[in-house]
Amino acid sequence: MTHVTPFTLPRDSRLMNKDFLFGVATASFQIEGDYQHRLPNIWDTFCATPGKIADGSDGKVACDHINRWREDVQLIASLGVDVYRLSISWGRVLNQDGSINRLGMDFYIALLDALRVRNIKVFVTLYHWDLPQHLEDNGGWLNRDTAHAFAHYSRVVAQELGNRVYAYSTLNEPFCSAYLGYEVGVHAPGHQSRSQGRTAAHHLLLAHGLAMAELRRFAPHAKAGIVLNFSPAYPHSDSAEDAYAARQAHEYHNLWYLMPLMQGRYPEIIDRLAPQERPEIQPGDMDIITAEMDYLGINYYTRNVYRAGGELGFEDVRIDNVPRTAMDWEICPDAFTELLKDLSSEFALPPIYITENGAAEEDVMQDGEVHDTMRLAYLQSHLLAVHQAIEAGVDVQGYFAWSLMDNFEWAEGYRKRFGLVYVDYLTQQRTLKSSAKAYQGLLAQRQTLGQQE
Ligand code: IFM
Repeated sequence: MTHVTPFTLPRDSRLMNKDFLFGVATASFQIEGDYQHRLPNIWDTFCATPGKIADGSDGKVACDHINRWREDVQLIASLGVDVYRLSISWGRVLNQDGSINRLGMDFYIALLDALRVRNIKVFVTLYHWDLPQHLEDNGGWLNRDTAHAFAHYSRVVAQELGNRVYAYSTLNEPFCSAYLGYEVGVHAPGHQSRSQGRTAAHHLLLAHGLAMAELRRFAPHAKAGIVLNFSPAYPHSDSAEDAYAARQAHEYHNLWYLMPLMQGRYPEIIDRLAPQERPEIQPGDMDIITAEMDYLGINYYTRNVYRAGGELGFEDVRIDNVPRTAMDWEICPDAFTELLKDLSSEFALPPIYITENGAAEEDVMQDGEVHDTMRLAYLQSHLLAVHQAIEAGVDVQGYFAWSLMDNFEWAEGYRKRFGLVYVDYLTQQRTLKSSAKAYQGLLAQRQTLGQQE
């Protein structure tokens, strides 16, 4: 058996403190399967559209988590994590008329109870992209009513799950839902229009704000916040033009979501859009959107590089000779530290949880083992990046690896593996990769340190 060196952090790092939360994350559509017992959603439709998913796959079985959740809870517990971050499938817990689907709701209740028995805190994401298809048929996120439907769904979940949830996230990565789903169309529902992308983003943010009010009322003891993804924007050259382009890209892709939440306004790049491309902001919307949050979830994977050009003043540059993951994303842990420092100095942020961070690798199973050297190095360097941000004064309170196990990677299908745990999709057998063992080792060390104190 290959010996795996645990991830290491300085002994006195805040990450080694027992109140820093380590976790693993997943999302409903990516792992659950069992599509027969829930409403069809936009990803079912997208997967059924030829050419949309790289390997032609879908989420009908995925990791068969609905049937294997007991085994998966044991797997999570075996890692020694404090937190499991999961998402709820809207169309599994609610019927089309808004009433409760008991079977689906009871599944999550049993799952949360099993996690509680093992002392694992649960971060529940309410929306990780699986919008029920009947809502999309009514306009989806282009229709303001969807924000109200989301508030109703959030209320029912909060009422049903009660104190089992440690923290709720309203949305996961609204950038992906809005931009990838409605503006460039590489994600469900596959629309391609700038004005639709911006409108969807506004309604998602509104949905977040409306849901925050429901969570405060019906889950007053749980933390409540949102999860945003950030790909920091870097200039391609030292020129003032490229520096400006990078700022524009940052505003368009990152701050478009954070600024309304924190400051009640869209960034200045909104002025570059034609009037018909701008979202309709109704009186009172920003008051709803700026609802105070207990935390901000930050997902970080990579940075992007831009130069001046393009319709909005910036265009992507693919730089050569840099290390990349199997997603072709540049590996850049320094940009992670910088991002955390920059956001914390520009905004009055609530405490931060790193709700996702991880890497896709071409994993190979050999003699029953998966020695994922690139992922090991990636996670080690990114854990240190978080440590450095904390040393610089950023208030980070947790780190959750993406993902617990290999799963359906959206438009990439099952070919891109992000798991700490390898999934054999033919047998559904789960195998700890070296990265899972290194994470386990780190968490065991932290436990020992805690006992010595
Ligand atoms: O798999 C996704 C996840 O659903 C959302 N954040 C990024 C991950 C990797 O692409």
